Parts: sequence; structure tokens; C-alpha cells
Amino acid sequence: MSPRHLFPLFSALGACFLTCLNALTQTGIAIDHDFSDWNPANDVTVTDTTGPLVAAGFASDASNLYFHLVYDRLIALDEAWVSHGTRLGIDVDGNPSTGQIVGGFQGADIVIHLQDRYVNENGPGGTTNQYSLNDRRVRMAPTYGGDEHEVSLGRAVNGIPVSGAVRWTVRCGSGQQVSGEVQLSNTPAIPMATPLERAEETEVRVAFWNVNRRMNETPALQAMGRILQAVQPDVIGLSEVEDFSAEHVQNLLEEWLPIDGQSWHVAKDDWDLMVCSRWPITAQYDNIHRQFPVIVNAPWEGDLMVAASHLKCCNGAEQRRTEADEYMAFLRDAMTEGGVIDLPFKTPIVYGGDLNMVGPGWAMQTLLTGNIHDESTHGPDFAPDWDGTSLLELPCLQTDRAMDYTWRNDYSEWGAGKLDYILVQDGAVDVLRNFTIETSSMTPERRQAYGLQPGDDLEASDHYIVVADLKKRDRRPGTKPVKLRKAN
Ligand SMILES: [Ca+2]
Ligand SMILES: [Ca+2]
Ligand SMILES: [Ca+2]
Ligand SMILES: [Ca+2]
Repeated sequence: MSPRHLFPLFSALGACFLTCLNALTQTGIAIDHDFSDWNPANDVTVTDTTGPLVAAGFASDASNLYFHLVYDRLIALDEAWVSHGTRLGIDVDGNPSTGQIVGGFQGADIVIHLQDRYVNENGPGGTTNQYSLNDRRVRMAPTYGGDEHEVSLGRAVNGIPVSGAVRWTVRCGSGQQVSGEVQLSNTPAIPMATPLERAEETEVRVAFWNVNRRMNETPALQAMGRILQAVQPDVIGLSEVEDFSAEHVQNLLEEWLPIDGQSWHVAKDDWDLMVCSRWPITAQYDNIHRQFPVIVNAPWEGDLMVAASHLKCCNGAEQRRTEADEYMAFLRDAMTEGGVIDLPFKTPIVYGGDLNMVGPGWAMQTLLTGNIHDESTHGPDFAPDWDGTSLLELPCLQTDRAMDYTWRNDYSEWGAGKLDYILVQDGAVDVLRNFTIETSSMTPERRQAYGLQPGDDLEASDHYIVVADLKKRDRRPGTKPVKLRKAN
């Protein structure tokens, strides 16, 4: 063979090498609203363009099966905001004659009806059993609308075999459908054991927590105390504390997190929000609906503004968007001269809490980008980061599971989801660590190391705490922030 003939062979080998390398370096799938763990080359593209589906991918590890769904429009996966009727089918016994028919696919032993929030699985004697998404450990991200989604399905609870091939399919209400067949992988799920300790060089550890009005229930308080002692936050934004006084919460914090010779500072707004801080709170702004910015005398040059938030729940997308508009008008005021507040340039501003972010996610787009919806009432759009860009939504993955949900109720028709967020200006702070905690998924050794009990997560509240370690951005040349996903 002449060198001329060898060249295409080498380039074919090179292409294979790169593909194989991609497969080998694939480190597993996290359900976290970050899609860099999916290799688009492994997705199956939809050929007909009659509906919203563009492509779908499938992966597996020892714990879960995973689907990657790409649409051409904003879809809220477990809602009919835009009717998409997506069903996911898996033939787990490799037998097309057992199971359900999903369009052009026969033999699906498990069918996940995403939009209608249930799962059908084969029962005995040709029957079909219906389960909730939570029953079958279906997890999804993002929890609010987007054009790209990732879904996982627990293997053990669904009796998915330890080896062999499975056939899978994705079908939309439009009739668009893609299918594939793959060997099951038994690679362990992404190993997670994020330290709860603050990252080196952290200047402020901020946390947000919806404590579900439980601050007078003994078992909840014990669990809350253990979690806060493990986390040791400096600043805490609380929601659903309308029934309690600032003094009540201050006393609890002084018992759980005593500060040498000093008191905790607690500010309460006109409804259900509080901000608690190790450092003095020098100003508070009560009258922004369901959002509560305060100024903290942080241990860095200048101040810190922390806004605790608890946006309208559930079917309230328009109200959430109005609330976001209202806060963003305040933020624009804070970042520009005149009005009721002027912050010095580059004063870090952190926004977080239970944003109830379901449905289309309009409020999140406003909060991240500064694109105000009702400009006639709330004024013009602006860039909410001091460097002229948008804000950063922190992933806050669970410390011990590669998933981002912060709300979980196994008895609900609604799947576990991420309702609790931290938004930062990555032009003003570096984020050195960020996480949420599900104590039930920690190993006994890890729980023991941090003084936690398995049931502390849901005993304390129906929401998990979200935490971030911040360092005021060093703008000397050559310094590099931690790389995180930027809102698009
Ligand atoms: Ca991911
Ligand atoms: Ca089957
Ligand atoms: Ca101003
Ligand atoms: Ca606008």
C-alpha cells in the first residue's frame, strides 16, 4: 500500500480514535441543566420537522438510564405550557412482543408520559401498572422551560437488568419519533462527595433556605440546627418565616452558630422573608413584593447586597415575571446614580431563595438578563452584572448525588425539582464552591463526619438549603474565576 493509500486509513483511524476517546472520557451524566456531559454526536437527529423535537440521545450507568431531549422551542417538560406530548419508551427485556406500543415502537416495558406526569410499566399477566414520576425515580432538568432537557430513570426501582441491550424510543405528540438500541453500561454514576467545609479563600458563605414555617417544631428545629452547624453559613436568606419574629430566629442562630462575643443580625421584611448575617445589616428594603434586599457590612472592601426571594408559587408564571420586573427595577436603581439607592461600583449583589421556577421560566430570564417585561411600569432593560453582562445561575448540585433538585415530595404528582437558586454577578465575585444537601443520599460515614442524620433533609423542610462560597473578584490580570455555566 502506498503512503497515498495509507493516508485515508490513518485519518479514518484518527476519527475513530477521537470518537472512542470522547466515549472514554465521558465522565457520566449529571441531571443539572448543563448539557456539556452529552456528546451531540451520540444524539439521533429527527428527520421530520412537523413538531418541536430536534434530536434525542440515550445513555446509561449503573444507577440510571438517561435521555437527552433537544427541541426547537421552549418546552416545560412536565407541563402542557407548550403541548409536546413527549413519551419515553424502553424495552428492557429485549422482547418486542412484551410491553406497550409507542407509535412505531413495539415492546416498551416502561413508558414515561412526561407532559402528563406518569409512568406505565408492565404488570403481571399482560396488565399495565401506572406510577407517579417520583415512584419510578424519574428526575429532570431544567425544572423550568427550555429547549434542551435531560431526564434520568432509576434502574433498581424499575427492575432494569444489570447487563444486555435495551431498545429506547422518544416520541412526541406531533408523531415525531427517534429510537435506538444500546448495550447497558455499568459504569458507576458520577461519584459525588463535595466537602461541606468552606472552600479555601472564601470570604462570604451565603445560603438560602425555605424553612416551611417549621421554626417552632422540635424535630424540624433539631434537623435544621444540625444542617446549619454542618454548613456554617455567614449570611442566610430565609423564606416561609412569616410566623416568627426576628428575635426568635436570632436566638436559634445564637444557639446553633454562636459567634464569639457577638450577636447574629436578623432583618425581617413585611411578609415571609428574612436575612440573617454574622455582620451588621446596615439597610433593608421591605417593599419589593416577595423579595427582600439588604445591605451587609461584609468583610471585604465595600458592602454586599443580599436579596432573599420567594416568588409566587405554581401556576403563577405571569405574577413571577411581574415580581422579577419589580426587583430588577430596584437593582437597576441600585447600580445607577439617583433614585432610592446607589451602590458603589462592583458592590457584589447576590439573589436567591425559593423561586418556585416552573412553567416557562420567564421570571428567570428577566432575573438573569435584565430584560424587563413590562418596561412601561418598571423601566428599561439593563445589564445586571457590573461588567455589563447577565447574571450567573449557580448549579448547586447535591453534595452526594449528581442531581440538582432542591424540592422533593415522593407523594406528589410533581417530580422532584430545582426550585431554590443562587444568582450571582460573576463579574464581581468568584464562586469557589456551591451545593445543595440531600442528607438521605450521603454515606453513613459522610453524615457522621458532619453530625447529620439520614432524614434531616426532609425533617427540616420540604426544600433543601442552597449554599455558595464567594470571594470578591480580584481584578488583577492573570486571575481566573472558576468556570461555570453562563445563562444564555
Ligand atoms: Ca447534565
Ligand atoms: Ca419488551
Ligand atoms: Ca440609584
Ligand atoms: Ca424588555
